[in-house]
Amino acid sequence: MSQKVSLTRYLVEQQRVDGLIPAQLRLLLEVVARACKHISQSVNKGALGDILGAAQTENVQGELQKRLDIIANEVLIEANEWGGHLAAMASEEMDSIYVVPNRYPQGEYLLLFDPLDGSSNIDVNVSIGTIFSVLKKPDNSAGVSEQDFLQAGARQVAAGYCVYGPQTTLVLTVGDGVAMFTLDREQGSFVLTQEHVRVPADTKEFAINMSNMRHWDEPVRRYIDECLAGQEGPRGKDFNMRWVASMVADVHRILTRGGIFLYPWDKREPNKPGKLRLMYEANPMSWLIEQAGGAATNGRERILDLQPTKLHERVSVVLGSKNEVERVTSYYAAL
Ligand code: P6P
Repeated sequence: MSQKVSLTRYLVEQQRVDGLIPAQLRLLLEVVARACKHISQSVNKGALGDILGAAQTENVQGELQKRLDIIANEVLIEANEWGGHLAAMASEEMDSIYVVPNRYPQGEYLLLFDPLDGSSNIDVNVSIGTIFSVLKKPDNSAGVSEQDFLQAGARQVAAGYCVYGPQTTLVLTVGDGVAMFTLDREQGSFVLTQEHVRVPADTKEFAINMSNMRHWDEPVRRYIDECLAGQEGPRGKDFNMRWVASMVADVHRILTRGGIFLYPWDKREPNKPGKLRLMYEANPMSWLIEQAGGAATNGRERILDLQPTKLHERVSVVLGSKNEVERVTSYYAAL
């Protein structure tokens, strides 16, 4: 039987290969993985753990928080604040950044996360996940502020997610491809189960919330109409549709077998560029997709090139199989 490679061993060996994982970053990634394991245990308890349901509070997005949203946020904060690898953290569930308390040493990394993405699925037992992104604090900044977080996604030094589904799987990139680690519950550790993940350039599967169709702008409407027209239409092939309403689950499927995911701008809230958040949803997912050979744009520009102006800003997202994303982007360019 081939020897199991643990997350720790993978990170150590990757550091030897390409020097992309200095000791402090390796510590950060191992701590995040341990926090995800803890969150997975809470998620798996479901109704047995008295953790389901709403928390009667709202997050910065004005969305009703689930109790597990808050639990997952606290797990990530408590796991990461004392290790000396971070200067500060930012979370979908917190209005402002969380600066590492003075009683702990400060590090050079900034950690951003959506602690439990897809939380509308928690109470109905559908896959959810934790999304994280790692930046380096700008050298020239004394102390740490929200401004330090406002870096383009191309400047991430690590990104990943942990999907809590039939398996608990951690998916990670540090800029040298994408690797997947499945939680071995008997050993209590993440084990390498796939590396050099590749997204096929073509696909027959799209993911979008079709109930918003009447609100989309023309390029998205044209693209989806052509998919729906199938073999008889301009695409000359039939398409399938999936929509889990949990970005982590939809992106995991795309990394595993290809596809295109769209959450575009729509006219329900015309002043909002999209529903998804740039810093801790779109950026980490876009880097993973690009590292696996896919593409990610906001319809017009590469998501990783976008310069953020606000910590919780939103963005339109089109990501996945390269040729499909480029087709959608060409329809925007033709406007
Ligand atoms: P809708 C979950 O709330 C989320 O942020 C993403 O994980 C998911 O892709 C999207 O929103 C689902 O949105 O409007 O279909 O419920």
